[in-house]
Amino acid sequence: NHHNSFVVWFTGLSGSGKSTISVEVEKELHNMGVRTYRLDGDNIRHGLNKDLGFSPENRKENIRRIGEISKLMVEAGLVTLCAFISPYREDRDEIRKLLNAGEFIEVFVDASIGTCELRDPKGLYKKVRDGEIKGFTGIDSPYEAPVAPEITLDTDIQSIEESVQTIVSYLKTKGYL
Ligand code: GGZ
Repeated sequence: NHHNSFVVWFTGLSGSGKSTISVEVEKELHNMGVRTYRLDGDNIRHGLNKDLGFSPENRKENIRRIGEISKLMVEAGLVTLCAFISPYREDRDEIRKLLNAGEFIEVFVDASIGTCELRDPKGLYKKVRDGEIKGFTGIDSPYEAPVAPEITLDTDIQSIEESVQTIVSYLKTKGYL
């Protein structure tokens, strides 16, 4: 039951589908007997990183710490799934450098801001439009799309199931699983 350990790093706007897809990928991996750990805002921003907000500096530090945790997880032998906006290209590239070659699989969860705003699962875009939140990614805070991600998902048109299959197929084809 020994398998490679690596990081699947989901990046994209709030509401693009990062968390949902990572949860479903994790279920598929569990069905295959793969040991995983999933990191997202719920277990990181409420705990380890509860001292951090959403300024550019704080986002950078958020992602830096998560990168270090990911490295530990990989050393512990886990397939690590990370779902964070991670808006800055440079910060994501730092994590790629921190890990060994091939251990960082960047998944660009692409969705138009219009689609994300329509989904608005937590009502945050409405709050932004009502002026209750400032510095929101994709509205008045930048999002830098990956230049050469391993995988791009277009969730404007792809279903969750299709996105999950795209990732699992990639992992199998490239010999990760
Ligand atoms: C973006 C924000 C903001 C601002 C609160 N900008 O849809 P969500 O709610 O669950 O995901 C978003 C989450 C982003 O946290 P990350 O740790 O992934 O961000 S980063 O990688 O940029 O550090 C959103 C909520 O927090 N949220 N305020 N201003 N998203």
